[in-house]
Amino acid sequence: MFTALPKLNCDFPIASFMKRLSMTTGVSTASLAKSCQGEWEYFNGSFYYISSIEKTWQESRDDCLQKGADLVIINSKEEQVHVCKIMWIGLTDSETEGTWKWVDGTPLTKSYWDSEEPNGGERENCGHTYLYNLENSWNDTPCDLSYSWICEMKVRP
Ligand SMILES: [Ca+2]
Ligand SMILES: [Ca+2]
Ligand SMILES: [Ca+2]
Repeated sequence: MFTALPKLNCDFPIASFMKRLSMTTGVSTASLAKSCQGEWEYFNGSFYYISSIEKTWQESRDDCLQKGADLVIINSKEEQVHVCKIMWIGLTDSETEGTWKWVDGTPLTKSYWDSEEPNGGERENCGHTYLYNLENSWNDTPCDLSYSWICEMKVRP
């Protein structure tokens, strides 16, 4: 994923890349450098971190928050088709059954549910991507199951 894009890698002389990125995003190179710790990848205004282990939705979210990020919020088709593995995303209807919200509190407007989803009622209150590489890939599932997750750190204002 994101293979056509420059990959952040702390062993690589990234200073010039960071400087360029800082100029286009308006984010200081110091903030950008903080993201350069492991497996963050840059795509279209955000950094993404994909976990190699599996946790519950809340534990996954906590991990993202600790990293100064949050679970991914999918704002565009471009972003959706890049999230093409089974992973928790920042979507839940825990607060009000049937009212799906992103982790930043914004309501779900454009959605990419798989056909028949969401179907879990009160048993399934967390969203994840489910089918590999299909545009409509979301499923609602119980929040206490364990999956990989994807964090997003927005850098473009
Ligand atoms: Ca996003
Ligand atoms: Ca639900
Ligand atoms: Ca479901």
